[in-house]
Amino acid sequence: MADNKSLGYMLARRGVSRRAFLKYASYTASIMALPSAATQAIAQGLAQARRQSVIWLSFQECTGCTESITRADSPSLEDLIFDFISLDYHHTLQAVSGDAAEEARHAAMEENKGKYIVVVDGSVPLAEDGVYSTIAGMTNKQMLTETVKDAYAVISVGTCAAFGGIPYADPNPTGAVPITEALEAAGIKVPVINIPGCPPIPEAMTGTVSYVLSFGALPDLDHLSRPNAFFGENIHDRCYRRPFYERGQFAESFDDEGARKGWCLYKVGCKGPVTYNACATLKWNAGVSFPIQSGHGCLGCSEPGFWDKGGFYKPLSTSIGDAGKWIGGAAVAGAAIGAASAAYTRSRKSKGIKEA
Ligand code: FSX
Repeated sequence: MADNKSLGYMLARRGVSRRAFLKYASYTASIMALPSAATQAIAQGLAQARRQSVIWLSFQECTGCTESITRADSPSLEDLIFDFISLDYHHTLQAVSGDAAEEARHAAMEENKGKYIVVVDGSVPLAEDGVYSTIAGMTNKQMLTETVKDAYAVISVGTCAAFGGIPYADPNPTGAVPITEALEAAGIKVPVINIPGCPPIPEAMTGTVSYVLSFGALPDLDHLSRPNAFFGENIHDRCYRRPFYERGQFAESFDDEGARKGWCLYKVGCKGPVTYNACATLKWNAGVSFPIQSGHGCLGCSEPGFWDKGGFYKPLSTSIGDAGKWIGGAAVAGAAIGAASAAYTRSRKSKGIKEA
């Protein structure tokens, strides 16, 4: 029987039925690519979990990541789960401000030493001692290092936090770095999960937090510290337009017959073959659509350095310079369509990354 401080108890009091709870557990197991037997373990883990203290820090970013997570299908159990997480500090969503907000952050750190999770969005400016972004009289670096020192784990949400994102793009006037680099510069060792995307898919964020809550452990991560459940496959391999690619049917421009017929967007610059994310399967806005379904190629926003790699409207195979950047410098001269994807897949395999 769940105790009266457990998530299960509180959800039951909110009128969430066991059936709805199991449905959520089953959904989480499926999006995390776990066997169906994991449903019970997730349900049990979540039911017994106490409210997880979460401190959310926002640095150099556009607030799209917070916008994304608030666009979770509403009302949903995911929303409720987040209601019952103790979101003790969040620059954008918190009602308090000034000293009261900082006191709340310190109290959460003190009361949950070693157990709280720090979610960070945005990159950290290191140039000029970090003066380009300050909150509560502290540089972002000071706030980050102070906050994570007793954390259980850090979840870097969004490409800015995971890989530097737009602030990191050339010429990077603020000396922006990803969270891992800022922590390394400060000599701090703490487990980091990266959930890139500009912005990230809401379910990738809620699913990852649910996993940590259920199992008290980090999910399986790839070489870029991304959960394999959401970033283990490239968009191209799961894209519903893939059959057109196989048949050589391509849109050559955004208003030609191929575009109107919904053919493959590879030749108008789609970066699906080199972008590892779950947009083609989870989609957006409660599964309504995703960029490719709406007629625009993937920009590769969840990959490191996506902005500087560029070539958003040039096909990978014909824009050799851009393709080289996208696939990590592999030789692509004379590559046929599809070689970019194959080379990138080979490079991942050589690093021991599992393919679907
Ligand atoms: Fe960056 Fe997020 Fe793009 Fe914006 O917080 S990943 S610019 S959606 O807001 O950090």
